[in-house]
Amino acid sequence: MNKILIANRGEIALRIMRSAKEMGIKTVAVFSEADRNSPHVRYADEAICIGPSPSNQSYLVMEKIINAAKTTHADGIHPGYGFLSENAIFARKVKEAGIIFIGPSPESMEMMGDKLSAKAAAKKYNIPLVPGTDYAIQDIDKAKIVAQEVGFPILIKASAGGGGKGMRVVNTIEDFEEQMKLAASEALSSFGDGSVFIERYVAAPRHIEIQVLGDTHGNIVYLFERECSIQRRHQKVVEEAPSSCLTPELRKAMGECAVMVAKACNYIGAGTVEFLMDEKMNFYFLEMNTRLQVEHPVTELITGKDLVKEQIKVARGEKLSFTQEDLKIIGHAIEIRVCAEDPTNNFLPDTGTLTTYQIPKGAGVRVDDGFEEGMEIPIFYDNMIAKLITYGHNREEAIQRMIRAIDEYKITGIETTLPFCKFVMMHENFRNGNFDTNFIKNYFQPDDLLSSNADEEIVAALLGAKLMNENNQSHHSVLEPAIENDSRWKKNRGTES
Ligand code: MV4
Repeated sequence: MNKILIANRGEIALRIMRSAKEMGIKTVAVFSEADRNSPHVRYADEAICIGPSPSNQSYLVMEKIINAAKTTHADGIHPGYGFLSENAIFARKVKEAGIIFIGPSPESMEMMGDKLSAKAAAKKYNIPLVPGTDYAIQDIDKAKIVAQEVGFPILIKASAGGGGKGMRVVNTIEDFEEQMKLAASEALSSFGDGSVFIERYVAAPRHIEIQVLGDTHGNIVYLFERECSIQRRHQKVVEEAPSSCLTPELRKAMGECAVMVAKACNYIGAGTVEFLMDEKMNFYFLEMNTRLQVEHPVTELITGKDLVKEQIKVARGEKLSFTQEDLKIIGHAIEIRVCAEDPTNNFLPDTGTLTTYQIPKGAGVRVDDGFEEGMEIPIFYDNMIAKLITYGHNREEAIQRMIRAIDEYKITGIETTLPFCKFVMMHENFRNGNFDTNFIKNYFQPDDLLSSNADEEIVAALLGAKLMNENNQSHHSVLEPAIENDSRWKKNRGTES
């Protein structure tokens, strides 16, 4: 492979080009009109404009991307994540054009893209599944019987869904019929496929995913887990590796299950097998993502492997250069997603110009970003502007380094999730590893950000006033009740010092 086209933008396009460059491979960027001056365009050896800003007129148009690859004589296409990365039709078209798709086969993508066929494949290999059905359910009366066997609360899921879309929790049999009809019609209108299935609802799970890598010679290895439980409305916020809740035995069992899921669909390249884990540490296969994931850097840092290079090597037909026994976890890595949204205002997406943009530096800090100071954040795409990743000898060092790096990160002009991520890093339950997918819902209120960041001065002023009151020996200060009842004061006690 001499030249690859990156069918993506932003941080991931840059990330992929860097590995290609280190391998002596030329790179081709594609860009929309909004991205004309983006770093990924300048970094590439060649760049081709593929149309107007909306992604359905540029980054999602298969023919434009394949034509750009033909024009530039690229012999491979890397899709990154999002956009066309899990589109089997695209993978097939790329192949038919005589270009290597850097990713799995269209058949693997199809099998794992449908949640029911993914479950059926996993079941054949005796992979643990959440109790429920592994077939589409249509008949309401039959579904009610199954629901009662499985036990309430149950979760209705759309087979064509994923990432939490088209899911409905049902607590009682009385609600079942209505919810099932709604779920099916929603699935049909959103995905063009009304198939739904049911599972027992695991109310407070952890989300743990296993990175796998397969070559074209039948070798598949696992590169351990990523803990992704800290998420908000199915958007991951913090990811780390390894998980603080796995034992070596569980890690091995989950890793081996993940490899079997990959084998079940003849997986080639980098993929991720998602599991839910309940309070009793039972794990269940959920779905497989057939792409390089946003959070792949934490795996790179603890394994010392460059996943993009491995993807390219596998796509060239090379055998994996290491075995399962060669892989070891060294240290601990944490990633936070820096998004252009306002955590004090219901995470409302924010747009504007990066008036100040200074990234943190120093030992154990990695920033994967796609913007520079002075640039405008386009409204057309995902609002993740950067990923901040820290590495340490152990979890505590990685966390302390993350707090230090967040404090060094200077962004003005737009609101970001940085203060929110600091809140997570400082939280007792994050620190002690005692959390599940409900962490943010359970512990976060916008007020929590006011004390640790922008309002430090206000807090200092209030504290000054309080001290003055105390000095005046006024035991009935008007400030006191307000302060004592203010969650901001209690929350951060002990964590700041
Ligand atoms: C579940 C579940 C509880 N019980 N399935 C959400 C995304 C999709 N990948 C599957 N998801 C879930 N499936 C059963 N039977 C809870 C979730 C879930 C979740 C999973 C992983 C990470 C975050 C989540 C947030 C809410 C719900």
